[in-house]
Amino acid sequence: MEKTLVLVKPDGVQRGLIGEIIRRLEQRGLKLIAAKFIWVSKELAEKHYAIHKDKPFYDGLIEYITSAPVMAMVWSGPNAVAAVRQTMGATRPTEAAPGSVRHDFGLEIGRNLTHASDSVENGEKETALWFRPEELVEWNRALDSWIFEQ
Ligand code: IDP
Ligand code: MG
Repeated sequence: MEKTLVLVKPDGVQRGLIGEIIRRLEQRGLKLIAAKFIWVSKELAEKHYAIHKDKPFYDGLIEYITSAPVMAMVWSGPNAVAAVRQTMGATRPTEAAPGSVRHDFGLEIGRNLTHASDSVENGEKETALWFRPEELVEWNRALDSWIFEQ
């Protein structure tokens, strides 16, 4: 089953949006398979955002993601990567679709509340970066066959 890493970033945590974001993902039918509440180290932040190292916003991004605790989670399901990106909305809140998290709660790109893996490959890579294999909980949900076609 496809996996995707979701972070409720420090602004989402500070604004009390962990529950709201989990609620939306649960409501969508996605399945939670790992979660932890952590203060991200500079080392992990730099690994996670290595692709943005040369961007002008990089230093601010590392400062932002390490400024307070985050809620890190892995969600699974068919098309989990695309579904979660859609639920979160476009990177820039003013371009995010109405009804998405970033539209409904955000204004600025540098305070856009969440992270979600952007490809199936990165869903796997980011899950492995943030969680040890034994932290992933594969479980049968009674409702699975009413939400997942296969
Ligand atoms: P994503 O989070 O939607 O995948 P990316 O382009 O991968 O967006 O950028 C990673 C994060 O970097 C964004 O979520 C946002 O927090 C931050 N970011 C991206 N572009 C800018 C910018 O122009 N200014 C400030 N922060 C930015
Ligand atoms: Mg990204």
